[in-house]
Amino acid sequence: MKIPNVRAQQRFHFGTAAPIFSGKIPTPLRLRRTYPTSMKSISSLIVATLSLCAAPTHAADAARPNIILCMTDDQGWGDVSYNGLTKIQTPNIDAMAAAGLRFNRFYAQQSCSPTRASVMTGRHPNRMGVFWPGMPLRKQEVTIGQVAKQAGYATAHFGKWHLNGVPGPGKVMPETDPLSPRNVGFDESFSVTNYFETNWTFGHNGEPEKATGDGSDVIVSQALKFIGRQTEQKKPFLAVVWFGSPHVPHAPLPEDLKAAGGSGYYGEMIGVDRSMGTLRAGLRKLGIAENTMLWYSSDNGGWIDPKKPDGHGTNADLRGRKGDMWEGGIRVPGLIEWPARIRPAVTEIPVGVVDILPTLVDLLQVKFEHPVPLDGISLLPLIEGKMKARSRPLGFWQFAGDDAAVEKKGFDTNSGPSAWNDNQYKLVKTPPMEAAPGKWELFDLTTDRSEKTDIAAQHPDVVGRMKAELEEWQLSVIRSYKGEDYPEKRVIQPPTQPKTPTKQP
Ligand SMILES: [Ca+2]
Repeated sequence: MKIPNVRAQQRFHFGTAAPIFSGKIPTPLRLRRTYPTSMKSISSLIVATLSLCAAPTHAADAARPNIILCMTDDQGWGDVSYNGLTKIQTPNIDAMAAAGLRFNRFYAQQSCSPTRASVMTGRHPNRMGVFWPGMPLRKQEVTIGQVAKQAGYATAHFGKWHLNGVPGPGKVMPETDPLSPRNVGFDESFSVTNYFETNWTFGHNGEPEKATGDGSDVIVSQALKFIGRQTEQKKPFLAVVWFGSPHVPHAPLPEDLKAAGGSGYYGEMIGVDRSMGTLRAGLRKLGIAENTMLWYSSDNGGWIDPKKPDGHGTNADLRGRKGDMWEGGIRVPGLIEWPARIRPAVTEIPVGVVDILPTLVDLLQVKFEHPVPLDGISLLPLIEGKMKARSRPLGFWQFAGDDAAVEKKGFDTNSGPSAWNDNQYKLVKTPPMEAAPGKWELFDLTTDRSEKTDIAAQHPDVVGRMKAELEEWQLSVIRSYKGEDYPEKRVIQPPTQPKTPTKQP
């Protein structure tokens, strides 16, 4: 597959071709997409733009779903009982999995802030310099909050943010912070900069508010208040609910710690599972569960410590851990429950956090003005049962540095390990990077998800094709990093950029 040069393409908008849905959605709301004739061969490309056009007129139409994005912090692929966990049970997440669309190949990025940047933008985090946990989003990016607001949705963020360049324990973000949720597309926030535990002080629209109890329970309770208000006003909403659990430090409620056999990590997972049950029950009580699109995923693979098997989760039989390009670093539990549109199903089609924004753009018919490359695709065809395979691979790439490191060492296709996942194969480039061109390994994920057998030598043609695709994608990412996507053709970085990356956790 060839990655097109976005800059050479003519602008196009979502909103002028064949409907994706049939039957239930009124004609004015049908989703339409078109591509210029010359782009047929690259019809999988999705392009977003930076200046949002006029809002659609169907702001509060009941045919459009409410959207809730739930995400845990450092939960491993094996840390749900539907994926084989036995140390504790996760009955509420399992119920969601049984009722919705379960992705066996759902991909985050390898760590915290990078994944959050991808959720917000539909783009790989290196495009905006969010290389590492604690690094800030760029103000020039369009966020999923802005997309939803453009479509007339009420928007809110709850819990961990980690996109304003502030490391360390979660702190209240003042309204003056240009990268706080309220300043990048969210009407309301009950949020902190990073992780939080029990009995924490959150920032409620910038004002400190002490909350007692388990942090997961607290943010879901706050989210339900917001959801209840929007339901009363008959306004569709986007609620982003980002848990601080089961990330370190571990401080579950005493009863959850006991129920988890003394494991703080799994005690926090019990709190997450309970709060997901509260959320699902709350939606049903409000009568809006049917047309609410509820997403659930983790933000990276489990940290994993072989010396403490109950200490930092499990990635089951997946190789590696948080921070790695191996499946254990990036493949996480992933679900969408949406009773109005989704019948229970399990899929092996690879999808990821980069797909969330393109899916919402497609769903909400949001139009943009200035094209930028997106790394995700709309999942509506998959939801409708029309997608048999992913149309373009997922790229992964970890650069362990910041802007100063880029200045010093440069930033090119050899800057850090990378991976290219298509429907069958995964090409991984591992260190050493600078001294050599890196080591290329190829795995067939359909038969070897544990990445045990490198088959690069047996498939030089596949390696050659995927290597070319990966490097072309990386060059596109580098152009984005330099600011070439933006109307200003340069980066206007807010003064919150940390001098050095924070420690990985
Ligand atoms: Ca994390």
